[in-house]
Amino acid sequence: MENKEIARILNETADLMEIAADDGFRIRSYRNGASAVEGYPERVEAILKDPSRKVTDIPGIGKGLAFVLEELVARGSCERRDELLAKYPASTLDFLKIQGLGPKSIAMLFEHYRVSTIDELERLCLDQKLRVLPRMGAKLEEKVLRSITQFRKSAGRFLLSFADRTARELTAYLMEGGGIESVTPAGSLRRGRETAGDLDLLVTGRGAGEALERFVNHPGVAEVLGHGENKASARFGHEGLQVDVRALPAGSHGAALQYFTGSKEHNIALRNRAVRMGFKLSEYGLFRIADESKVAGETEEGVYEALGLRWIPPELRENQGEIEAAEAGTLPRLVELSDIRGDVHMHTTETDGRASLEEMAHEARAHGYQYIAITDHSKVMAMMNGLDETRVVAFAKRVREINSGIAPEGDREDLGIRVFSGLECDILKDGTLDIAWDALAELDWVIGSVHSHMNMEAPEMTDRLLRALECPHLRILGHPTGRLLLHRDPFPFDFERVAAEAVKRGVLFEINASPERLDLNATLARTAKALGGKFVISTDAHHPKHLANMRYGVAMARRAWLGPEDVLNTRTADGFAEAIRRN
Ligand code: DGT
Ligand code: CA
Ligand code: CA
Ligand code: ZN
Repeated sequence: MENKEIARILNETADLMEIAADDGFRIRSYRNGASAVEGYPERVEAILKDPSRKVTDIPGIGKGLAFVLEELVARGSCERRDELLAKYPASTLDFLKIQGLGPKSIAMLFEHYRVSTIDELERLCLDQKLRVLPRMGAKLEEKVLRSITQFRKSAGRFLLSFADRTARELTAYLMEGGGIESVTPAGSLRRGRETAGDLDLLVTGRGAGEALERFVNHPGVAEVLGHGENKASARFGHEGLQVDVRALPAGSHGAALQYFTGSKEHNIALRNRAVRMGFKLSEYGLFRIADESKVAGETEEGVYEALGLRWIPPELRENQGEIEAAEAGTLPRLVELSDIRGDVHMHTTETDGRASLEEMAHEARAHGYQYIAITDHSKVMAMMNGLDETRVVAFAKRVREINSGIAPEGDREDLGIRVFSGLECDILKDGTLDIAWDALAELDWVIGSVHSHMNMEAPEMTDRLLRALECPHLRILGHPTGRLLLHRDPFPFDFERVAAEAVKRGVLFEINASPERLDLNATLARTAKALGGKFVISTDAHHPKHLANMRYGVAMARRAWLGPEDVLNTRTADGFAEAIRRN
């Protein structure tokens, strides 16, 4: 179990305890434990399993919590959580995911209305019954209704990063069984979609049949949903992600890969094309209708070729013009992870990051990058110790010294990588930037991001962003729509208008590669490109290990049809410096 997941369950348990009005001291110990675990550099599970170590050595973890952690890692829950889940309706955990409803409001709703399902909660809002309760109002009813819609849309979906990690883990496990040629993720994961409904794994090789058996016996399998000759399905892990594993017969690997990669819309269009050409396309191959002879199926390339098409990268297979482009030979050369030469959005211990500039630089070098930009938060983020003007200016000076080889005091080590001095500057409610322009002028790279007052109406948000674009030092809009996948919708604004203005002013668009954000999404990035926009793909890393999230941002860029020329951090350090220089 990852630390993050442990922290999530601890916080969830604390929420349940708050609904039950448990002792405040005990609730706080769970919450403190959650942040201690989440920020801990080592895997807590590994410490628990090592008899020579003690989890109580982690600051914030006492004896009581140590016992809870053991339970969590062993079985995904703990005693108090089980008690509370038995006491309250089954959908209580869902209620906690509804924005605007904290544990106290939920307790009040239980007490006054005995609601037990999300549908009942929706009814209460529609009947305007929340507003009569203390500290609730019409605005909250609206917010809860919006959040219910969002909840239903995201229920049962998982982040791309989670699906990807699970796929890697299962692939390694299945390969160990022997006799396996390949395990390939298909479906939405192969297409790089930001969330996955379930995981589709295709297994080839003479041991493929046994691999199904091996899969359902994996210790992480929570529930076997089906197990036949060619396919096994199961719910996996505490999170309950459904995994479909298919054993493919030799000779039709390509057709099966094509079919199970989807999307459904792409497949339907492709099948219709096949029929028009006198073929029948299925997961078993491409067959001539006239004599049922097999035309293709061994490789994906062969299937597309027989249909008169270039091979189409999976990320484009959404029936959004890719088949026409493949026919005309105009598919773009998409950006690849290996094109990326620098990561230009990251935080350090100066604000809410977990590592120093040097540690981040070191990790970036390990990724083979030529440059990084350090972009800590600005002063309005007081809880995170955001930079004020004085610190911004001092930081810019320090970076100039680093780059010129005069190492700052106490540090004589050459970083071996070019550093750009940056800032993730908050775009305040009125659209002004959080830092004075003359201080911003000292920096190489200013990201403007919205982190607060996100529930404005669209016209106000549009004005706010347009005003931010007036600052001549702003170089890029960071995570431009503010979405948090499965949690928070993008804030509404007139994207085309803001994008057009950004293009006019030479302001770039971020594709934020953080798995919870992936913002811009593919559709908006494609729109921005059509308007002449340029991009940067960056990780917003708060820890060295987050630099590895770059590939999810690249997947998003590929889904937006972007090539390396559209993405400025594919350039050399000099090229990037040139591109971001203000004229
Ligand atoms: P997901 O799981 O919701 O994230 O999305 P997918 O695309 O992975 O969908 P899934 O797992 O239901 O199916 C995997 C692929 O199998 C899908 O992308 C295309 C193919 N497929 C499934 N059902 C159909 C169908 O009814 N018709 C066609 N043509 N293809 C299908
Ligand atoms: Ca799927
Ligand atoms: Ca599936
Ligand atoms: Zn950031």
